[in-house]
Amino acid sequence: MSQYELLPNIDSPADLKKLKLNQLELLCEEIRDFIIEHTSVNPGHLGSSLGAIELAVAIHYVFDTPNDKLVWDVGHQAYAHKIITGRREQFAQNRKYKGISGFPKMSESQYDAFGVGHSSTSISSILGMAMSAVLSGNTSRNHIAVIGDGSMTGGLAFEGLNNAGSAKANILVILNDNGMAIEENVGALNSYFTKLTTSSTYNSFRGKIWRMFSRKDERGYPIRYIIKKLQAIVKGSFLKSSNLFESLGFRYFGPINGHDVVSMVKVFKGLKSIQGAKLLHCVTIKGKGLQEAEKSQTLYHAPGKFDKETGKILEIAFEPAKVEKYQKVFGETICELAEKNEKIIGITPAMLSGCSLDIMAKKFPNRTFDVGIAEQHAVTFSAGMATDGFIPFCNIYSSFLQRAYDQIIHDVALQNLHVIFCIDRAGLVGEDGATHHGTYDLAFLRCIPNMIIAAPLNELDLRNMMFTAINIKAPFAIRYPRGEGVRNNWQNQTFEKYEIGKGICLKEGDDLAIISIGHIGNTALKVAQTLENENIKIGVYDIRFLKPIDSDLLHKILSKYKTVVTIENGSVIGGLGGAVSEFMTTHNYKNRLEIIGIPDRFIEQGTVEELHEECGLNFEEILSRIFHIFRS
Ligand SMILES: Cc1ncc(C[n+]2csc(CCOP(=O)(O)OP(=O)(O)O)c2C)c(N)n1
Repeated sequence: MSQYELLPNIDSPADLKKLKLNQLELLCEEIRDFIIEHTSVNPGHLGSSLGAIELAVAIHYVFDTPNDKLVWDVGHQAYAHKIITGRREQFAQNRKYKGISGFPKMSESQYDAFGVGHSSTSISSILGMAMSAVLSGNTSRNHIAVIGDGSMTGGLAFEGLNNAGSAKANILVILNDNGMAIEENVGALNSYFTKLTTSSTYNSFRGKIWRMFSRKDERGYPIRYIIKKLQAIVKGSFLKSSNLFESLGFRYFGPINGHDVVSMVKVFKGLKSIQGAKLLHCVTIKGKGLQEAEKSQTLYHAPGKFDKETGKILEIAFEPAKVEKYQKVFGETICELAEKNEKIIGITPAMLSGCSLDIMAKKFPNRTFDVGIAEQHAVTFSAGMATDGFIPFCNIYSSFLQRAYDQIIHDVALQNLHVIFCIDRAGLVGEDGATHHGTYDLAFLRCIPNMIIAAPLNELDLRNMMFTAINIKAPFAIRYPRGEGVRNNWQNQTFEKYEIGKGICLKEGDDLAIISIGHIGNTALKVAQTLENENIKIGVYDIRFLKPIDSDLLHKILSKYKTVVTIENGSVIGGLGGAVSEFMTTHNYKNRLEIIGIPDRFIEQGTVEELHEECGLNFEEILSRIFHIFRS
C-alpha cells in the first residue's frame, strides 16, 4: 500500500466523507491502481469495475449508505464499492474459496443492500425497498440502483421501470452507459442510448450543464436551482417529446460524464433533494484507465491474469490447448451443422463469445442472434422460429436459464416445439459462485413433459447429441459443463445419430453399479478402474439421456447389482438420483441406492476443483465414498 496516499485511510464511507472534494480524483486513481494491481494476479471482472469507480466514490460520498439503500445491478462492476465499504483488506481474496464474493451479497456486508449476480434485478429490488420505506413512513431514505446499459435490456428491468414510474417512491436509477454488455450492447435500446449521447443537441446540452456547474462554484448558486435549470433544459430540448424514461414517469437527467467525480458529487447532491423517480444517465468507459482494457473491452470484461503495467494478458494459451473446451466444440459443431442445413439458427442472450457462438456469428451472421440479456425472450424467440420450421439452437448458461422457466414450459414444451437448448456452464462453475452454478437444470427440466434431456460424456458425445437433436421434432436439452472435455479427436469425426433414451455401459462389473450422467462419468470410470486394482468390480453406466430414461438399462442394472450409486454434477434432489429413486419405487426394487451430487445448500465460490472436493464430486472423494459404500 506504500504508493497509496489516501486509500489506506478509507475503511468506510464515513472515512470517504472526511476527504475534501478536490481529493476525490486522487482517491479514484488510487482505487483504480488498487483494482488493477489485485485483479492482475487474482482475476475477476475488471473492465466493468474500472468503469464504475467514480460512480461508487461519488455515491458513497454524497449518500448516507447503508441507511440509504444502494443496489448494483449484476454487481460485477462493484469492486470500488467493496473497497470503500470496508473490504479493502479482503480484496486479495476476491472470488477465492472462503474469500469474499465477486458480487455484492447481503450476508457479506451491510452496505450490500441486495445480493446480485444475475442481471436486471436492481430496479425491482430498489423499488421494493422504496415502497417499504413509504409504508413505514420513512420519507427521508434514498434508494439508488446502478444499472448498466446491457442490463437495461433485460425484461425485468423494464417491469421495474414501468412500476416505478407510476409509484410514488423515492428512487434514483443511475444508468451506467458504456455501450457494452460483454460484447457490444445490442438492440434498439442501445441505438437509442447512442442517439442520446452522440447527437449534437446532446453535446451542446452537455456543454450547458458543465458551464452551469462551474458557474455554481463561483457564484454559489444553490444546487436545487441548478437542478431546476437542468430540468428546464431537458424539458425544452429534443428529449422532451421522445425521452423513454420521461414517458415512463421518470425525471430524466443527463447524459453526464460518469468519470468526472467532482461533477457527479454535485449532481448527486442536487438529485438527493428531489423526490420521486429519477433517472441519471451517466456515460462511462468500460476498462477506464487501463489502455488495453479500453481497447479490447470484451476481452477485458474478465481477462484472467495480466501484466499490471502493460495490461497484456498473461494466460492466453498461444499453443492450442491439449484438450478443447466444450464451448469450442459447440461453436465449431454448430457451424458444421449449419453449413449442411440452412434451417439451423444460433441464439444467445448476450453470451456470444462465452458460449462460442461468435464462431457462428462470423460465418453465418444472418443466422446468429444475440438478443441482449434477455433469456426469457431468447427462449420464446426460439419457439417462434421453430413454428416456422427453423431449427434454433438456443444456447443459455444453466443458471441464467432459470430466468426462462415458464417460457420453456409454456412456449416450447407445451407446444412440443423443436427448440434445441444447449445448456452451457452446467454444474459447479467456480469463482462466480452461488449465483452462477448450474445446479438445478436437470431437476427443473426433468418434470416438464415432452422434454428430451441429454448430457455428453465427452466432446464426441456433444457433437453427436447436437446432430441427433436436429432430426427429433421435440424440445431437446443438452447440458454440458464449463471447460475442457477429455480428448482431442473430435474434429472432423463423422456424426453418429443416437437412439433417444438409450444409455450405455462404460464398464461391466459385479459388486456395485455406478450410473452417471454427463462429463462426471469420466471420473466415475476412473474410480472404477482404480478399484479394480483392489479387486472390487464396479460397473459403470452412462445414462446419456435423463429423459426419457433408459428403463431397459435400469432394469438390467437393478436386477444385477444390489447396490447402485448415481453420480451427477447437479443437485442431489430431483436429477438423476431422483429419477432412479422414482424408478425403483415404481417397479418395487429394494436395492440400496446412494445419490452423489451437489448437496442441498448453496455452494459459494472457489476453483472448480475446490468446490468439487467440498461437494464430494472429485476423484478422491468419489473413490473414498464408493469404497466406503462397498465396505458398509
Ligand atoms: C440474467 C443474466 N444473464 C447474463 C449474465 C451475464 N452477464 C454478466 S455481466 C453482463 C453484461 C452486463 O452489461 P452491462 O449491464 O452493460 O454492464 P457492463 O458489463 O457493460 O459494465 C452479462 C451479459 C448475467 N449476469 N445475468
